[in-house]
Amino acid sequence: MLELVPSDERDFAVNRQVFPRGMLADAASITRTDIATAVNDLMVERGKMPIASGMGDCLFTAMEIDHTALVAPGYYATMGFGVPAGLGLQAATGQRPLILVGDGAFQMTGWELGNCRRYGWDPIVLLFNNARWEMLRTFQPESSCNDFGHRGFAEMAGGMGGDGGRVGTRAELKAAQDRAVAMRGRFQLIEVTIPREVLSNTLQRFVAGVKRLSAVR
Ligand SMILES: Cc1ncc(C[n+]2csc(CCOP(=O)(O)OP(=O)(O)O)c2C)c(N)n1
Ligand SMILES: [Mg+2]
Repeated sequence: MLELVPSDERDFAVNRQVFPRGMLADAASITRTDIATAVNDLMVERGKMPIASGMGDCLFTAMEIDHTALVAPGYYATMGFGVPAGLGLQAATGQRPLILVGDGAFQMTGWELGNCRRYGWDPIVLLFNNARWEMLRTFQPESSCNDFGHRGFAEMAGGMGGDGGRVGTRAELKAAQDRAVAMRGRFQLIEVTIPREVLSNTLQRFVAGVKRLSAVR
């Protein structure tokens, strides 16, 4: 294969990705990069955790998290994968997983968390709540059906046998993450309120790229 590549194109630089670290635990609202940064900090402090991510901007946010075992749907498919995949991770490996899931996807399969109690699984769930299907809205902003409001997921955790809390600032995120790590034996749901219009860097690039291609056609 290499022989087919012109000789002046055989050398190329691969820049090592720099992952964000050191989230400021202040009163600022939470961006998706803040969540990735908080997870990177957590894994430096407490060791790596395997991650299951759903489909949505949480998957693009996972691209800003340092390398660790990651299960996720490929391409643009299979919303609803994150929570059940996280349970499968813990069942198969015995390791405590971190689950990244959007509020739209959580409405599909979040209820599977109710199975944790009987099996003793205790994933930490970071629920990205922007009260909308952001990935649909970015490509079709004129459709107001993509906004569905807040549904109080944090309060639903108790009924399913876990603990839930809602966070809206970086200080609250850091405190909730530390609490979740310290609590074993019950799933920990951290509902992260993200202001609308806050996209991950990767999704912003993706949307800009798709729009550029569509304009060319
Ligand atoms: C089964 C399935 N249905 C629909 C889609 C299309 N889809 C991709 S992302 C998305 C919205 C996801 O919403 P949410 O989980 O809230 O994440 P956000 O985009 O807001 O980050 C939809 C509807 C899909 N990928 N899979
Ligand atoms: Mg959403």
